[in-house]
Amino acid sequence: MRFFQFLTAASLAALSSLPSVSALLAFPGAEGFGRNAVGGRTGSVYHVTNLDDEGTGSLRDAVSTTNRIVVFDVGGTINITDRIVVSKNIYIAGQTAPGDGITVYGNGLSFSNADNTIVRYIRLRMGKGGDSGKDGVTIAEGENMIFDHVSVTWGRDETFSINGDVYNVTIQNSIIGQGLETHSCGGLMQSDYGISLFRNLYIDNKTRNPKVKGTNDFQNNVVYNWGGGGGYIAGDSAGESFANIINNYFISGPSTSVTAFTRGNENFHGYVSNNLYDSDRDGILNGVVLCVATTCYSPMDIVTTQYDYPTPTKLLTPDDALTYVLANAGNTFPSRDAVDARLVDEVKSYGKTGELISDETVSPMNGPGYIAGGTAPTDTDGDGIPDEWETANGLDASDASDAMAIGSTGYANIEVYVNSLVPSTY
Ligand SMILES: *[C@@H]1O[C@H](CO)[C@@H](O)[C@H](O)[C@H]1NC(C)=O
Ligand SMILES: *[C@@H]1O[C@H](CO)[C@@H](O)[C@H](O)[C@H]1NC(C)=O
Ligand SMILES: CC(=O)N[C@H]1CO[C@H](CO)[C@@H](O)[C@@H]1O
Repeated sequence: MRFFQFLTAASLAALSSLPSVSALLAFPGAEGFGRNAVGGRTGSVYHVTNLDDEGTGSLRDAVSTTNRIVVFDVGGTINITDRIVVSKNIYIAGQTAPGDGITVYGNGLSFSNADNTIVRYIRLRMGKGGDSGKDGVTIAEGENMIFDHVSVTWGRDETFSINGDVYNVTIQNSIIGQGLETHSCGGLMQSDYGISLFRNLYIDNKTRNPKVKGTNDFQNNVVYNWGGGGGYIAGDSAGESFANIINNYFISGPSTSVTAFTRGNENFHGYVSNNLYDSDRDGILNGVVLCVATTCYSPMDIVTTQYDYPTPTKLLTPDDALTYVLANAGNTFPSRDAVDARLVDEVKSYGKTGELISDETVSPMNGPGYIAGGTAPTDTDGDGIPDEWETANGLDASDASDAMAIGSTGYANIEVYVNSLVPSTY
């Protein structure tokens, strides 16, 4: 906002139609409660130059200081021992990594108080080497965060857990799967202040796929092979909830022994519409619409008006949501890794395959797999934008200062570059 002080009243009036930085979408295609996360827009570029656990050029160092756009000059697996704690105003642009992208393996990440963080196109795989009793991804406090095309697996407690005074978070186009036994949880989604879950795949978690409490918008998700603990858990304990549950697809798998919705109560106020459930495990996709009654949704207070939350720009049918999720959920750029490919194949068996696991290093998963490193494109001025793109887009490939300059769209030039690498529509 600083630059406004140099403007006259007349030029300010002319500018007033421009969106303010904070009203911009986090990136084109950002949706839901977390859609306005600012990321590192007013900060600086940080290059991850190695796969080290710590030190200069590491991911841990990159996210240790606020207001950074984090780009990757390397691809591969970053093995971590301690948990990574992410600072405020960080944009982790996993889509910039060469090779097969980035997998973070070995322990989890905390986004507690990581306000205004944007995380895209990265795999966050905890595993049994991680801290006992900890989540794959945790958010216990904070506001305005968005996770897009993120693959999260192998939490020792929850896999992706939001629980506390957390405001305005979106998880979209992502995979949350294979919480490790014995807890084996997809995760809590508990906040009174707004969580959007759009077009995600919840898979192979015994329970909490997710467990929802508070203010929640659950649209166009696919939930596969939950175990006896439950699929969508509607509140469970005391406390008021106000949730939309719209156009999702639930599919039973080999581990599934209870119905899609469980543990609701009268304090859970749910607007439910057009959710399909394929419960017969016959290898054929043939879901039927769940009846709008507590017999299909467990004892909840079914309301007749949709809660006015920031909706997806395009609501898909449950069938189209399934098609989209199978093709696009998780880190799909440049391509899925073996772990996600296996999970998606399980869904495509429509009931025949899938398992809950307690150790990701043994069969059938055999660890996080090999992630090729690749070579980063030439970036002469080291500003995070490759020469080729700078030249093609009227920037100066030998002037590092143009990366963080705000362009006519309101985004920093480097944001325009990193967002151009991946689709913005669906
Ligand atoms: C991380 O660990 C995996 C095995 O679990 C190994 O294949 C990979 O090479 C390691 N990555 C680095 C950068 O050491
Ligand atoms: C959350 O988003 C809403 C608008 O969707 C906004 O009114 C509110 O101030 C936000 N809360 C925080 C803590 O950012
Ligand atoms: C491998 C494993 O632990 N599978 C479990 C999946 O969940 C069902 C229902 O809770 C259990 O019966 C299985 O043992």
